[in-house]
Amino acid sequence: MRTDTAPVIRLEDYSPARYTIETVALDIQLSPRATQITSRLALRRRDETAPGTPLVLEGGDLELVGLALDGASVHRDDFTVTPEQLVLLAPPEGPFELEIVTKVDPDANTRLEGLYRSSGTYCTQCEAEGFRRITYFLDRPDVLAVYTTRIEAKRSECPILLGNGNPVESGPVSDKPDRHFAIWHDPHPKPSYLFAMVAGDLACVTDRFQTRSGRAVDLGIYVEHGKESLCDWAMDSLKRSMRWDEEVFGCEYDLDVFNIVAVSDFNMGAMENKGLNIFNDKYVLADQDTATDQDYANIEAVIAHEYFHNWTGNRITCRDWFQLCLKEGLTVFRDQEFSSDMRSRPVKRIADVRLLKAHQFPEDAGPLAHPVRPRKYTEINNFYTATVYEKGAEVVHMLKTLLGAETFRQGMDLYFRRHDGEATTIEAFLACFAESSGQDLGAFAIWYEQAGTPLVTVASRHDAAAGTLTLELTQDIAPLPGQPSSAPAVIPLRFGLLGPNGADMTPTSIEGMSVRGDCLVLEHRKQTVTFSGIPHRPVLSLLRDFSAPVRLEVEEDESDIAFRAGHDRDPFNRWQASQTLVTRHLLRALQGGTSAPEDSTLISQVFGQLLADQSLDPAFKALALQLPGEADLAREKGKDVAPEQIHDLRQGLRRRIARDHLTLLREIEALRPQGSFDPGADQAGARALANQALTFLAVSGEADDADLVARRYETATNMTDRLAALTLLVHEGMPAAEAALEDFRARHATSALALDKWFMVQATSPAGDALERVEALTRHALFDEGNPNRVRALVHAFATGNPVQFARKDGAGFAFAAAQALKLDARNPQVASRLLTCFRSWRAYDTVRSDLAEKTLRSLAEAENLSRDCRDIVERCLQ
Ligand code: 0A1
Ligand code: ZN
Repeated sequence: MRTDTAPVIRLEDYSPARYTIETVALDIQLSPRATQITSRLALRRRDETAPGTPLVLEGGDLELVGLALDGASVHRDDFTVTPEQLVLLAPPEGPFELEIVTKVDPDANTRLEGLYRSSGTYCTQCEAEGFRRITYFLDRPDVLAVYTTRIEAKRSECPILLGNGNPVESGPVSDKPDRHFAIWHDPHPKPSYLFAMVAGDLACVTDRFQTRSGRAVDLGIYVEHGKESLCDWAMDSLKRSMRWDEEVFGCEYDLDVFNIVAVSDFNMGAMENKGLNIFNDKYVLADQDTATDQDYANIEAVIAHEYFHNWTGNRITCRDWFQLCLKEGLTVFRDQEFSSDMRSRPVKRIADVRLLKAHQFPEDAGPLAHPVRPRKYTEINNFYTATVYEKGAEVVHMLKTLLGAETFRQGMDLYFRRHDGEATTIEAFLACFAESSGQDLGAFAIWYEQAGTPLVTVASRHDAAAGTLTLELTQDIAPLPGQPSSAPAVIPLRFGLLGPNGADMTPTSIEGMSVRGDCLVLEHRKQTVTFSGIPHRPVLSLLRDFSAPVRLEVEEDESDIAFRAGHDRDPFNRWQASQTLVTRHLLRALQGGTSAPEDSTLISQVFGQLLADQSLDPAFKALALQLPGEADLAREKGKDVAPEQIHDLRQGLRRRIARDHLTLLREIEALRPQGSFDPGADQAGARALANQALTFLAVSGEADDADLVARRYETATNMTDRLAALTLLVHEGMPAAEAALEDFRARHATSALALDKWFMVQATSPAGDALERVEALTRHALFDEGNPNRVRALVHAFATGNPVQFARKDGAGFAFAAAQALKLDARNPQVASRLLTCFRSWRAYDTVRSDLAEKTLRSLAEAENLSRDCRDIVERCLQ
């Protein structure tokens, strides 16, 4: 392994900036190969800073063109400069103005950080440290300044010029007939990572929103010409988000305009720049022909997420990047609440927990595990993780569960009141809840400090004579690199005790543990709780609504789990029970090496009951009928994973269920919604159920069902149904697959987002030739390695969504992912390092595969010129 290492940034080393920047006046002269940025900073030495302390500004690959202090150019001996740093050696004691002129090349910017062009449109991405790629700056989130931005460009190329805040002035540039300018002013002090500008030839969809105190806000969604008709859902979602945040959190919008720009080349999902959100177009554009119901739900959630950042992130931001969860965990929690209110709350909860378990649990169990608030990093871009976002949201969810909705809201109100306009910390956030509730949250804070998913075990004893039920609970976190031991956490466990008819029993007393409402609070490593007034042995329902991000192991019979699957009044636990039943069954079969088909009888019966139950919400029913995925099963197994065994066993169970319930499945499949398309939750739920039934029918082995799948593809009237059928045709290797793929490609030739799906279906096929196909697709005319969405649709989808072929026994899947990452790294380190996280669970494979994966990682570690982003992931994977 190479020995040169990037510096480690540590939370404990935080100290405030030596200087403050009060105002920033930017003048941006746009040109594709040579954009010139003049930045005038009003600076002031902080009282705590000794006079004469050098001013150290960060840069990223910058070229300095000019430097002036209080109007006079700075002598060469009075500063030092590199592309990465500008140091003013002896700044004045009092306030001063520094003018910095830099030059950048937007067309050469393939990293998509700083200022770049996407399909001809100039745009910026400054989180986390992109602003320093535009100008030298104190590029850290605790330096808050008021920005005025003047943008100048060729009018014919860029009729639209957008900045943060409110528009101030615009017009032609005197003496330059082909150029024009616009000036934007943002009155709200903000950190540099929230700066944005956009310039291009874009179409605009407009609307208006009136805030509850009467402010009229002009809303704009800017897209490529011809895509205006794809913005309706995004605009509708935006207006609903704005109203919801007023009603539920008392947060009102604070500028005269709110603009969203959709670009096709974007590293992440979207960015909450003040008043000027920039989006990956995947989270804006939708119509029934090109977007699935899931896409519609994602658009609604991401639009809301970015909008909600206006308060949780922008008005109140992070003191340093270690506090990232302060804005991200809280804002994910808020967008989850919003979607729950717009749709079915239990269905949303199940979907969120599935994502958490699929992405965050493996991260938290492997070498990339880190606390929700990390204590050190070498590359901050690698910490935009499922742990910071999704586990961070779960921690806020637990806070609400423990405090109750009303006290939680009081804590939020206090947070908004007390910290508006500040860059703050998790401690300050928690203090608001401690104060509003009068509770000591010191022990709760461990959720931010400690990595790893607690395992909670439960053993129960029922004493019929005494009418008592006793539970013995333990909690522990398995050792992790850098965390050999752990402290107990405060774990809220919502519970119910199911009586023989399925209704909850009410104990007369509960002793041994603190109880808040329907919630037991586990605080120690080991605790015993006794319920009295329980004459019959109940079926336990623990962790209702997934009240804490833990793994739960309960000593209980399969029949109890099946009972919960049919009777629990908590929909989350009903869903969880059917998943647990299948997981236990398949893991048992994996342990034994084979599965006896008769073992599946109970599962088939439970699925039969679910299928026949007409009282269930179709969206819920669709989720309950989904077998745990192959990656879920691998995660639950935890070691000696051989993905093809998991695949084969799961397929066997799927076929068994299909054959046992053919008639019911066909009936349900036929209830597919007809008539005009509606992306709302009701119709989407009905489609999900029909397509779930089709998923079983596709493996029934009956010719009629194979014909049905092909027919569903041909007659589909929306993308959800078309893609569901196409996926089955391709993944089950059905005869109509190739023709359907060709049809899909031709039909969607002009929609990049739909074509991403074409790549993804092929990348995730379990067929033995999938890798060869994916390799060939990297050479296809439609593949574009500069477009992150396309790379994710093909290469990432293969490495993270095709467990069997990625982990081929000859190591070719690993080698392919590594080679692609190396190639990408030279162009876009952020996208490359994300790809490499596909190796995060390499130790869980069987020895043949883990040896191969380790070799691949070691050869990556030897590579010359690996970016800091990729080196960080590779080295942490190997630790
Ligand atoms: N803050 C944005 C997402 C985002 C994160 C990191 C980025 O670059 C490293 C870019 C965008 C959000 O939460 O939506
Ligand atoms: Zn966010």
